[in-house]
Amino acid sequence: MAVLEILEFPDPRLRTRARPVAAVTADTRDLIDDMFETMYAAPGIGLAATQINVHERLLVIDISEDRSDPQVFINPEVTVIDPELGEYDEGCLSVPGFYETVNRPQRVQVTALDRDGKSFTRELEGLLAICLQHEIDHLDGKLFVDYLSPLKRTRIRKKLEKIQRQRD
Ligand code: QAP
Ligand code: CO
Repeated sequence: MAVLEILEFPDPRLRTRARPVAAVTADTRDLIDDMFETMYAAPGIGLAATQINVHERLLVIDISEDRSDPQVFINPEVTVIDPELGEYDEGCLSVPGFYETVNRPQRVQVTALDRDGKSFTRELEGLLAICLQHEIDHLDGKLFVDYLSPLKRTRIRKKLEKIQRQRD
């Protein structure tokens, strides 16, 4: 197992559209384990493969307080079941230190493969539904800052670029 490096905005690799996972193999499960380790170390509640520079449609989530509810979604497909939007103060491991309000549908249905490659369908609501949509956006090369005004997005980009320059 390993803690992997997380790409940070505005890294252009975060704009890559991920391809479907062709088959869920032992390598896929190793990658999933590394993604959980990376997410828990951060610490975060969700991580998409895109964020660790792996461009396959795979994401992990754990919104539990005690980190006891690891959830894996491979090749996820979302359908909105209730178009009512809810606001949530979102953050992102790829945009460290910034939280902004984003509106998204509160109830969705998801069909995906689990870590054994078995298909499942579930209805999600609340933070779990929000987090899943945020992570699927990553797989499509999209970030939560894309929902903000260009002014806010530019401010965040400049602040992060400065921090990255001082660090790297
Ligand atoms: C996505 O984000 C999410 O800025 C997951 O300094 C978050 O795990 C979806 C984190 C909120 C919906 C609502 C962020 C850690 C973690 C930071 C995360 C930071 C350290 C973010
Ligand atoms: Co994110």
